[in-house]
Amino acid sequence: MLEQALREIEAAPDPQQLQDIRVRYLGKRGMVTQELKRLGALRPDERREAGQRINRLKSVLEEAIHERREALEREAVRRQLESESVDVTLPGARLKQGGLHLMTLVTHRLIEIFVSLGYEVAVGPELETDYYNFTALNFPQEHPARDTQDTFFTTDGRVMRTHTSPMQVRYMESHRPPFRLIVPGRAYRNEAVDVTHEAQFHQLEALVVGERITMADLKGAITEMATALFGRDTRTRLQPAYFPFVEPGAEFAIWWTNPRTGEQQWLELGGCGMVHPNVFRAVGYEGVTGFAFGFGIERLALIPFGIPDIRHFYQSDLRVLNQFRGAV
Ligand code: YSA
Repeated sequence: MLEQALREIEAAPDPQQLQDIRVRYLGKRGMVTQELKRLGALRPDERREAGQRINRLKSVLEEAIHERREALEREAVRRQLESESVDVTLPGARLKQGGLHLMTLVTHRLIEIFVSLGYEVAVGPELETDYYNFTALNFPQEHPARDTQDTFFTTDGRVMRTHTSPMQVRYMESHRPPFRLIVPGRAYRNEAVDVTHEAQFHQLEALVVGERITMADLKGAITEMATALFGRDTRTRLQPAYFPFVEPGAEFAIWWTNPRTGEQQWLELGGCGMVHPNVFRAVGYEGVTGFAFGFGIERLALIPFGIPDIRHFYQSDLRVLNQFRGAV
């Protein structure tokens, strides 16, 4: 019986079956217990010897069951740890890493440049009132920009701002000069979309107001920006132009050398000028002068990065966007 019981104990595959074996041998009606009960029928000399033998048998089995139980427990823990363990030598599943859009990179660079020149950064609403987008900026009632062909109007008469210039007025209403300000942000126009025009695009507006601010300061600010972007050899050009909110007004361009081809060209960026007295009047400023300029950020990115079509910026085509990771 001992041999047989030890074999069964050794082979017990789990704690439940080990318990069954224990009951079968050592339980109340177990084989060993039965043998002990039978001792009473033996002669006293036989009883002693048999009693000792059965008790030894009992303690050997108990010991074997105890050891087997511990072995099963160790095995269960080992299996659990194994199932939870990580093979650090396996190659990892590579996560796709995103990156900043070229427009974001260029905008961040522009902000960095102007902040280093002491400018503050502000943003404003994209859904504007006619007053801020046009009237306070000295647009006459009959100006063509107010036409629904150029501007998106909402049914309650508001407009999707057509430029970032309305923030000039909003900022001046709540601040006193002197100050230097830039406003990056989206603008919207009801355009026939083509390689250089989108219905939604970005502009960066600059406004500097104080005592004796002149056109020379304007030219200096544009030149500083151009130099920071494209290097020391850069030149800037102002050509007379009309914008209702400046007098005099100009369009400005940057002389740009393509580092890849060596080709040089004027990069027409946007409009600028000295803030019109009517705009200062609208915000209650007196005794100050100021300059402002505003330009398309896409325009600034298109030519230097050799992008042939403005629509590439907004088609979310990773083959295009991936080329400009960390490009600025
Ligand atoms: C002028 C004088 C100031 O004192 C201050 C700002 C300005 C700029 C004025 N607010 C303005 O919007 N002028 S603009 O109509 O000539 O546009 C400026 C620039 O925005 C353009 O040169 C172009 O680079 C960009 N732009 C305009 N419409 C666009 C566009 N970019 C992409 N898609 C369009 N549909």
